[in-house]
Amino acid sequence: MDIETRTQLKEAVRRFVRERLVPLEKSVEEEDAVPDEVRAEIKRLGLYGLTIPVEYGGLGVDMVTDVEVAFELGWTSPAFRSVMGTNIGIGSQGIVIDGTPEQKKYWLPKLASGEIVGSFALTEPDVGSDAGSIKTRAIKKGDRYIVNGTKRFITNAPYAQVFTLMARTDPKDPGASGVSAFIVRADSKGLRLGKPDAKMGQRGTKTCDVFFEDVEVPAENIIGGREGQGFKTAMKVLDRGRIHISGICVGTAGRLIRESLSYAINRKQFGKPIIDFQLIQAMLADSQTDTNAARALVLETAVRYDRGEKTTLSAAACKYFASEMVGRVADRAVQIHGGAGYMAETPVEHFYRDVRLFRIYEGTSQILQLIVAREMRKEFEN
Ligand code: COS
Repeated sequence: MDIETRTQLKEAVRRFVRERLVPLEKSVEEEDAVPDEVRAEIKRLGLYGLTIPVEYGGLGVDMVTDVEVAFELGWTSPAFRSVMGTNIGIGSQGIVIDGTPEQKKYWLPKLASGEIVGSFALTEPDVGSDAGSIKTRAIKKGDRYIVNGTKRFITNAPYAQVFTLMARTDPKDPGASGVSAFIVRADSKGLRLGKPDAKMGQRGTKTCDVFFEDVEVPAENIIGGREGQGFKTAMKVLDRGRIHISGICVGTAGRLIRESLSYAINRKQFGKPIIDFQLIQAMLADSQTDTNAARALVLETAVRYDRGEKTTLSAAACKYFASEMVGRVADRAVQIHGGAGYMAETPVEHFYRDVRLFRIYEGTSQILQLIVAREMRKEFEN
């Protein structure tokens, strides 16, 4: 993508977010749903295909552009990003990164156009951070696999037409190498959805359980065509996803600072705007400094990703820092707003709840710390 098209894309997303989506935040919060017309507009803007290669009908942006767009998307409620979040991330990247040419040709154009929604089914009732211990089984029978198991907290499952499913194909191997990734149609016989989860925040995003009862999946739907590669595919998808989420955190921090600044300038106490008080200034300055640091880290990691460097350590460090950072910024934003910040009328109230999830999904902060330390040790020992 040339510089001019890239600038136009970022400008278009920026305008769409600030002029169209921000005014809808309150209704999304109240209705717990993104309006259908917004989904259609996101489709028309081409955002479902943001990261899918041009040859498959997407915009094919590089990681740097991806995070720059994320800086814009993060400015508003996470529910809007979630509409196409799985198509541009965990719901398509398994196929983009490791799919066979046939799998890419069949599925990616549909995901890129938004004709279908893709979802990523890794987590289970007993499997969270220990992603290699998956219990869902896929047992080969002739030219198909028979899948049984339950997936939990699956983002966009109620909208999905296709799942990237992680399941154990080798029952004798209890670890990561016994896991394979599959492309599974949502209308497969035996596949059933649970009721939508009630969550602390991120209202308007939909997650639920997905049950597999003797679901038949054609053997050709194994991603990459080989058994035992599914865990690695999932890890590669997450390495990329973590950089994107970090970009979203930076965008949201920017919005929280803007809300805090505006409040601090307009709110008067002791006869003057509260921004005149140095303790308020200190909170604003800390939030801006935190955000600048995260922004620089995210961009640097994205550049490394685009250069083809291994970014397992830096993606983990990036999401660890950016998600913790936006947690601090949201906390200060509520503090600056005082009592008003605790009330549902002010956006900072829902952002405070929304950003809590960034420290958990696509790898908890503790798992990310562990990955950083492990990679450091590996580098030292090699
Ligand atoms: N990219 C490519 N391959 C990777 C990889 C990565 N980022 N990380 C691990 N692998 C490979 C390893 O190289 C290893 O391959 P070999 O067996 O050929 O050596 C294999 O995958 C198993 O790796 P490892 O032994 O490190 O697996 P662990 O079970 O120790 O993995 C962590 C541990 C914690 C890193 C992993 O389970 C994880 O990331 N958990 C968090 C899951 C998560 O983010 N869930 C969120 C829900 S999804 S929205």
